[in-house]
Amino acid sequence: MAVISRGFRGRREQEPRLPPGQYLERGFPVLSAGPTPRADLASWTFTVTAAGAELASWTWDELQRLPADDLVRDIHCVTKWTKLDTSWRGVSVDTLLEGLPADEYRFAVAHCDGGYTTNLPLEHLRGGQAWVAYGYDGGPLAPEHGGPARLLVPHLYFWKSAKWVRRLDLLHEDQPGFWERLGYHELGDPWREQRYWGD
Ligand SMILES: Nc1nc2c(c(=O)[nH]1)N[C@H]1C(S)=C(S)[C@@H](COP(=O)(O)O)O[C@H]1N2
Ligand SMILES: [Mo]
Repeated sequence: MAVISRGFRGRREQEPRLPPGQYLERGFPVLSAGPTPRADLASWTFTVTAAGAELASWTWDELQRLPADDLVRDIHCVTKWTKLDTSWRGVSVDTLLEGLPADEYRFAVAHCDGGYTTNLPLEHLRGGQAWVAYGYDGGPLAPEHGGPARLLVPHLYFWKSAKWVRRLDLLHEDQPGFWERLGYHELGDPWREQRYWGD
């Protein structure tokens, strides 16, 4: 017995990469609740609102000129696949909220082309935890994966990473999004296996 546990010790001392109940996926599944919208970049904008009132807005070109991060993260879907080491390029939500009165708000809802929404506590979008991502694997983000731009919140289940995101609405009160209204967890931390209400 001692020999076996010594043999496995090296692996056990590493950070675990697979949250409870997840399996490793090598492909990149597409999960969309509707058809893939096609955006016209000439008229595309990303807007931050507070309770619906505009605080700031960027055109596609303006977004490209903001400082961007390149990051490699594991992503975890509530349907139980985990994909390791996905590489992204995008603008952090911290950068987008700079100079805006975001401290006054505790929650946010992401709004997308096609009508999808998802809600998050604002503290989970700040502090280097979330991006508006437009690059994947060295190229532009493919439309089926949320291009031209999607929210990327890799530390939460992937339904929080809203594809085709166009607006982030800051709120005082939490407001459930598309899947959250249908019974998915309001936070969705894969390491605590928060899949559904009450998890
Ligand atoms: N706008 C929009 N964003 C969305 C979804 C969606 O249906 N519409 N599905 C969510 C879910 S459930 C998952 S798992 C991921 C899937 O992203 P992918 O298709 O790039 O794998 O997108 C999330 N973001
Ligand atoms: Mo999902």
